[in-house]
Amino acid sequence: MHSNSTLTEPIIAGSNADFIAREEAHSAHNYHPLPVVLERGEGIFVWDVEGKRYFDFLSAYSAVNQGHCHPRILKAMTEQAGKITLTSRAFHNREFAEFAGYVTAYFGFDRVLPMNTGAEGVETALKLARKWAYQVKGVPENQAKIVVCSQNFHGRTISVVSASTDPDSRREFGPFTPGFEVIPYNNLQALEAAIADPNTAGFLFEPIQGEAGVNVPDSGYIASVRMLCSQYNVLMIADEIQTGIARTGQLLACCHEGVKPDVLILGKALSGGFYPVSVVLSSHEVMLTIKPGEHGSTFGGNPLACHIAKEALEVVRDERLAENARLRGEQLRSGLQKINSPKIKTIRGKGLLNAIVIDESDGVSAWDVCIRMMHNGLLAKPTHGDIIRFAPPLVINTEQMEACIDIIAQSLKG
Ligand code: IF1
Repeated sequence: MHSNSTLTEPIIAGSNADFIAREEAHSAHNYHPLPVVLERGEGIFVWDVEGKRYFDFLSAYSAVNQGHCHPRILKAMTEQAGKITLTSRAFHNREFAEFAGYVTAYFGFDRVLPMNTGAEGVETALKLARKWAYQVKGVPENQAKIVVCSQNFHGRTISVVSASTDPDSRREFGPFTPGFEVIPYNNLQALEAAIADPNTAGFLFEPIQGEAGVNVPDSGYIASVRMLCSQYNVLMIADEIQTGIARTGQLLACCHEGVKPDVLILGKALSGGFYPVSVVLSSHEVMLTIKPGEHGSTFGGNPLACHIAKEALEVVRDERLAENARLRGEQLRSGLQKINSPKIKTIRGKGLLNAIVIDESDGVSAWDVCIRMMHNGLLAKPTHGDIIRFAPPLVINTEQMEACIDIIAQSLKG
């Protein structure tokens, strides 16, 4: 084995550049992060290894809605970690019993199936939809079809990228899982034409497309999706992994149109960023199509995850984070309008899930703007070249948001 001592000795006191060099040398290159190395977080703030403080305008892709290291969730985590962390589902554990009752009542569903990551939650929903199609709807074996939208993002596993239209997500990862049909997003005619096929099991969609650059559908779209899915006996499967848990100014993005999906997938902020926890929520009819031994996960439903997630949901309710997301989102978008910057082509979003499209014609790219914001103490990440997402933790207050709008304005000027 080759060993290079300069690369393996611990970095006692290092700069951002020192840690970046170490990571570059030893990790896979499947990301292109901003050149900042974080070591601490509290609420809406994060600190780098050189002690510089930043406003976090990404929230770990909406996983830390409750703010970094929320004291209540931290306490719940450490208390449970000292009791029991993992039992497997070969035995019952009391935290799962508590959490199952709590999370189903909280979101208004009959039953829950716990997993860990978002992609696993999506995989679970796909498997449930297929089971339901064969057992309940009567689709002939191996004929079940799932309808998805172009520019979707549902995760990184082979089956999930089989439903993707993003070339980067798919290139040289084939062969893919069959059984998906792709239709345009925000297009009800295409949806009706696709799900009229009697072999359709479900329609999997994001109520706002996150990765596509915060693509908000026309008002009425979600309610119409609900109507069409009911009319054609097709499961409406909402991926609210990013939009859920108060991010868009309501508990769920579907709540904006008073809609309850048949299958709801949650992840990310379900744990406030402390632990990977995802769930699939559905009815007795759908959930009971999967029998013992047919699906599961070593860590899914573990006592530590369940205890953390219950506290994380209580924080969302107790601190009225949906309402704060709505108000601070309005403040952010109107503040950005007032800047009246020629660099901003578009401002869009709902609650605290927002994006701006940057005019790059002067040679200053969205990436350049993000680097300037970083120097000015605010962290946000460009996506699809010219789009910058603005999604701070939902605990941000009025004065802090005002300060952030100033930083953004400053950074757009140069
Ligand atoms: C990465 C985006 C955000 C998601 C929805 C499922 C998953 C995600 C709607 C999978 C995950 C992440 C993963 C992250 C980038 C990120 C992302 F830019 F790709 F779109 F948030 F905006 N459904 N989204 O947004 O959940 O398995 O990751 O827990 O680095 O890939 P996961």
